[in-house]
Amino acid sequence: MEFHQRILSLIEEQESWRGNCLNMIASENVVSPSVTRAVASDFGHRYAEGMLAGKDGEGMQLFDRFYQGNRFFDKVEAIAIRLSEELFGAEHANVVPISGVVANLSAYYALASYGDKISALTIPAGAHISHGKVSAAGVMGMKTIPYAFDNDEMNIDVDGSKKILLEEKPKIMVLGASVFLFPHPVKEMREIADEIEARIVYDGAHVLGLIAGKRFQSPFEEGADVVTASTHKTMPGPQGGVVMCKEELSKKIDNAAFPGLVSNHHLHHVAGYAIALAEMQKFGEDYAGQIVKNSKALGQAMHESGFKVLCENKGFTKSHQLLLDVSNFGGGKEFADQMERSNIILNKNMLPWDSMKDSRNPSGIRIGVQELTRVGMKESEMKEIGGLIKRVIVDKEEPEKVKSDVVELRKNFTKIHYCFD
Ligand code: DSN
Repeated sequence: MEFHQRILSLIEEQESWRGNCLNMIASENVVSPSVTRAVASDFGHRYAEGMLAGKDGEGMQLFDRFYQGNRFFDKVEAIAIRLSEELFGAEHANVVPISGVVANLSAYYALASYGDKISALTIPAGAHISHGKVSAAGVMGMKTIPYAFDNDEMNIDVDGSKKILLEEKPKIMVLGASVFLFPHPVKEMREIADEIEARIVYDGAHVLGLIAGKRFQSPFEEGADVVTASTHKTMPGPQGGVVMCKEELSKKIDNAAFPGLVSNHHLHHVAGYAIALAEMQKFGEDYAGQIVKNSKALGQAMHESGFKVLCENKGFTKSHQLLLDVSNFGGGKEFADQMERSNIILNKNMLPWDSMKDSRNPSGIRIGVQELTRVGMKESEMKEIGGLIKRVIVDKEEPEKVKSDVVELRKNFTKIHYCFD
């Protein structure tokens, strides 16, 4: 078979397979037909390098481009910026970053100098890699100062962290995470940041759709200086990034994004993101509300099935995520492999007490329910899914046998909800 035919056939196989799976990776989602249209549009192979150039009388962004041909894209990007500012209460938004890491790097580049200190969670406690030396913080030569973490609360220990922060005085304090069950103490950390003259960068990648739907904290209202995110986790846009900030930082942030870190941004992604923002403006509250109901319902079902779901005493979660300690079932790797054999897709994850050397087979499993919610599942399906997982892991039924029931359940949930199409 020719390579091009092979690729087309692999796309078919992927879509047919994942369309028959329960997709529960906490950082993924499905996009609406309108977003798919945007991503496959002519914008996907055009250039729009240029500067932001003030706003018109109606508050729409104007651009000073280096390339001709952008009369329609200028309007698209202006809408993406306008909706980002409105939905997240941002004084300024920039949609140039092509990923969450680039959004974080833009913030670091704008606010710190090579070699400065940055504070964040550790990766086992839930940090994204870009908060640490293996990724964006390391590219900036920054030393990461870890916060004290409360394993029972699954959150930052403010008092313990305060002592560390007053001593270390990082230039940037990163809040937000990739394991993100509960809102972070932004208000309390703001007070510390003011004392040490640090900037707060809130990485909202995982919870952006929940913030849009007003079902999570509002980071700017609570004191963040900058909010960064990817656009494709709970926010159901195409893969991409966004960085938002207080007006006083806008020039530095814009300059860091372009020409600092990106030459041409991905215009088709900006168009898709703008559509996803419009979807969240109209349907976001229902969508985010159902996500949180679903994650709590699945947590309860799995707890009743004998799994160690973290934070039972706190209702398991206030986000799209659940975290399970599966060390008594052989660890996260075996668990995730068995699930994949039954068409349930989730990922192994470190828990705060794991060490980095456990990363190949950590103690935990992370589950996200945002994609299942987007295809219309509710609390009763969460209960059913808890039962399917139990049959494989606790009852030790053959995963392939459970798979046929997974496929049967999935058949009734093929339409994408909370969108205009
Ligand atoms: N690695 C992703 C996650 O799963 O959280 C974030 O980029």
